[in-house]
Amino acid sequence: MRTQVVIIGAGPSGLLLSQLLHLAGIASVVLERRSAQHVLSRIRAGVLEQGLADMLERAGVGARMHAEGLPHDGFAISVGETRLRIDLKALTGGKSVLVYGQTEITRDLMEAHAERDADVIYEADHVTPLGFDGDTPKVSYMREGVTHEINCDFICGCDGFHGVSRSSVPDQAFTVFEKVYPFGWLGILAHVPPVDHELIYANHARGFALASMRSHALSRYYIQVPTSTHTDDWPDKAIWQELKTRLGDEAASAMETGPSIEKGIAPLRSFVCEPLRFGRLFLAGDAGHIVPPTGAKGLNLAASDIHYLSEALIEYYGEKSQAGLDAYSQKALARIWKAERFSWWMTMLLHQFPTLGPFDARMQRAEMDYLVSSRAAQTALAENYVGLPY
Ligand code: FAS
Ligand code: PHB
Repeated sequence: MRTQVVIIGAGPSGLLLSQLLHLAGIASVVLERRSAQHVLSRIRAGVLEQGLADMLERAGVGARMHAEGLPHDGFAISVGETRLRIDLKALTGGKSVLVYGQTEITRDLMEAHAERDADVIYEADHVTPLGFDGDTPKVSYMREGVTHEINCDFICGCDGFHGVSRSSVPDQAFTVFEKVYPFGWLGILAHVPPVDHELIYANHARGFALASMRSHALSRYYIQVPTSTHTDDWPDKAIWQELKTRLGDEAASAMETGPSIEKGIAPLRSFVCEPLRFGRLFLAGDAGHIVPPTGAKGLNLAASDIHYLSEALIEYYGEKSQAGLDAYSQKALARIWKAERFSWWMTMLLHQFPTLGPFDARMQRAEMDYLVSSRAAQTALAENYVGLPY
């Protein structure tokens, strides 16, 4: 079998890239290790930058996002007893974010692929990128006991942090930068109305909490937990009580509780792989970088990678120019590092660090006091939250 681009991974990165290439007349095959149902069962991001919303529109999958997505002009942030609303619209000259779950984005992209009978192969085992250091790359995979090989021009590793693409590159060919945080996020989804019309990020003495949502009837909440925590340690009743404590009296009195329909723990890390290109293999999305979800940047960074990579491939096939492909890694990393900084800064501000001393606690306090007192500081936060330019 032969195609122009093999994409490894059918998460948002891989499916969005495949869709944009298709619209430009470029053929691709997507190889996904899990079933479509499993991919949809993972509850992840919830906040879209305008750049991602625009890309989904361009990809022809924006209709439900516009119909069901919730525009948010601001959010609340609290440290201890001090609470501040970040007025995104006023601070960024009219920009905002859209609340629309990653699961729904993936569902919309899957439907668009199914409608055109696209080459997305689910439950592909032992996917292996080969020959990408030369001019004749190929990818082998096994399905239902039969081994297949796909010859191609390029391989795009959109297979996430634990994927095969980055691990297929010799260690000496790349450098990783990593910071693992001493806690995780326990997240729940519940069919209850959100506690507020906007998100609330709280740094309470007992730990971080986030009140988010997926719709006016579906809420998404998180609490900071030690890395050793298991979901069994946190029955629903205990989670709701902890959320009421950490989010404060006003939220506690308004909070509607109910059974969780999903409960999971995500570790928090900052991670960057440099470079993102290895011959004819390109890394995009979580395959190349990870941010702590505090800044709502993970999915949005994947989007800007896909913007740069799709434009570069379209230029290559349309104009026979390598310029975009040669510039991809440096261009993507420039925006990645700025989002890494913002996500790290939000994480350091909003979490309890038992291992850090009283001076660091005072730094959090001073950071919050500066935010409250400075429009410039609030503007800096707001312009990063709505998304820096591509
Ligand atoms: P993904 O990991 O989504 O997709 C990669 C795909 O590749 C998967 O479907 C996987 O099955 C497949 N794959 C892996 N190995 C393969 C192989 N060998 N062969 C074939 N396929 C393979 N971001 C936020 O902004 N907010 C959040 O709240 C948030 N919460 C998160 C919680 C968790 C537990 C995780 C892991 C991430 C979270 N993120 C969050 C970040 C998340 O949204 C990612 O940024 C987003 O999923 C990135 O999309 P992809 O790059 O497509 O990677
Ligand atoms: C979510 O709704 O899942 C969400 C929102 C904002 C974040 C992280 C996660 O910063």
